[in-house]
Amino acid sequence: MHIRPMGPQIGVEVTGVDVKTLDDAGFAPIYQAWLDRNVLVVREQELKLEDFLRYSRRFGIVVPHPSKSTRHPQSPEITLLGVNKFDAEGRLNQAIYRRGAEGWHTDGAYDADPFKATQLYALAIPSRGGDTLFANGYAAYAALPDRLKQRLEGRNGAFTYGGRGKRTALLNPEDRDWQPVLHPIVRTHPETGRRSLYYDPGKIVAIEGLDEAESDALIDELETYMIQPDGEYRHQWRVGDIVIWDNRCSYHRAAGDYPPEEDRIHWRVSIKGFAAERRLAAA
Ligand SMILES: O=C(O)CCC(=O)C(=O)O
Ligand SMILES: [Fe+2]
Repeated sequence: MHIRPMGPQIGVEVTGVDVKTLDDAGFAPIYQAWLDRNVLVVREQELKLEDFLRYSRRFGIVVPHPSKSTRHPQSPEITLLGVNKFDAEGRLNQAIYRRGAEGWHTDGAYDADPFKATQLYALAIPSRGGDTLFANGYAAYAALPDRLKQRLEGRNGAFTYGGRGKRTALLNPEDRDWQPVLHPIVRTHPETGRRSLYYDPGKIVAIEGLDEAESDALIDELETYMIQPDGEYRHQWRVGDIVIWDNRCSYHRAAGDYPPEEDRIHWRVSIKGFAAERRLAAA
């Protein structure tokens, strides 16, 4: 097995393994590399749906995504990316084509218990474009001026699925009325103990304890700290890649720029923490 860093601060690549046959001793350095580098790439895997689910469950509890229309018909814990891109009239469905491409985000901030991780397995990759971009949440926190660190200490943000822009196209109509949930904006990672800026400009609706104008201004200001020099890793996909990212300390977005007539298809799982981690995160 070979483990090597990819971006300057985040991103790590593992080659020379078959995740189907990994024992616990083989998995331990992979999990640690992921904690250290936020985004983990495992190359050249040949997986059936059950293999992908079984491997994903080593990271936590795999749960179905709230977007019901994009669930795998036989396996609700699997979300399909890039499937049914065109409607019956041949029009491109932008919500599917550009899923994850509207801006930098962290998955599941709308949930009281947000996804610990998201993992994708690449089945089809276009001839050009279609990368996924990642950025380091620890670096964003470290870059905040002391004035902002103090202002944010102990402060919660309120988050919903569609955020201030109310973007809910992938949800069924009956699932669109989302109640805001609160999360500390400065987040101590339950496993690494490091502090990060827990932030998502597309899902945050307000910062608690501030009037609307102050809250909106702070939301805009925080967005400018998310992406730090050297904090990025850009993933160029190959068929057979598994990529998992840590939603507790990173941001990502899809480039959303590939030729729409070509296939770009992934299986995707949403992973929550094991019960013990969830208790730590809530403490
Ligand atoms: O398709 C991608 O590159 C990432 C999309 C995304 O944001 C997600 O799956 O959470
Ligand atoms: Fe995402």
